Amino acid sequence: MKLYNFFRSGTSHRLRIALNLKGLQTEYVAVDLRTEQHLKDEFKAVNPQMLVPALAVDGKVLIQSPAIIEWLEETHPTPALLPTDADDRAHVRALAALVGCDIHPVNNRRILEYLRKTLSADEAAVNAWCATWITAGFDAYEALLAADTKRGSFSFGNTPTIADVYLIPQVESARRFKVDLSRWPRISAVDAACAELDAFKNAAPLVQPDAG
Ligand SMILES: N[C@@H](CCC(=O)N[C@@H](CS)C(=O)NCC(=O)O)C(=O)O
Repeated sequence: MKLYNFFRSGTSHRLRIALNLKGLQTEYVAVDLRTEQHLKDEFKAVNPQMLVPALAVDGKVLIQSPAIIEWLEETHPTPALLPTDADDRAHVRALAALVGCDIHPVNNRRILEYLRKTLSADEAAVNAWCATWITAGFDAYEALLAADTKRGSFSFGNTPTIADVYLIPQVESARRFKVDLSRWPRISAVDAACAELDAFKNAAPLVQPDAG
């Protein structure tokens, strides 16, 4: 399997965590978003949407991290990243979607570039934009964690689920945008629990071959 990704991309980070939790090795193909390699024809031929990550496997290319993570769960069911009960699965998928659908997309590089270049936003305004949407999402995520009386060390239960796979890269991004995480003690505790695990450690942006 070939993983087209970028060390600092949150969606790449989440896919690396999922692959590591499943114990799967991939060939790392760096696509540098800083030099806009993703907008070149070579990568457009891999993913017409020109976004990372993409996973090439058995002659096909899978795109969209939620679809790839669900595909991994279906093709490599052990260890499971979703609970067995349908209600619990809906809860874990909702936590993941809160990050994946409602926080990450509005803070994506191309959105921030539009704010900078088309709307003339300065870096302070861009950081305030990101902090606004991270705060709105994390306030809700924290409330959902607080309401879950069965919760262990992770976002759901005592083992990592796809909720953690989505949450940790967003925490990393919050740090990058200088958002004070002390407002969310439960999210911070989940982050600390995940940081103990090799699957998360080895997926971190700064330990990737293209980090710099
Ligand atoms: N929904 C897509 C989003 C992918 C995405 O937005 N990737 C970002 C990096 S985190 C990207 O390639 N951005 C390039 C850009 O914004 O120009 C997924 O989850 O795979």
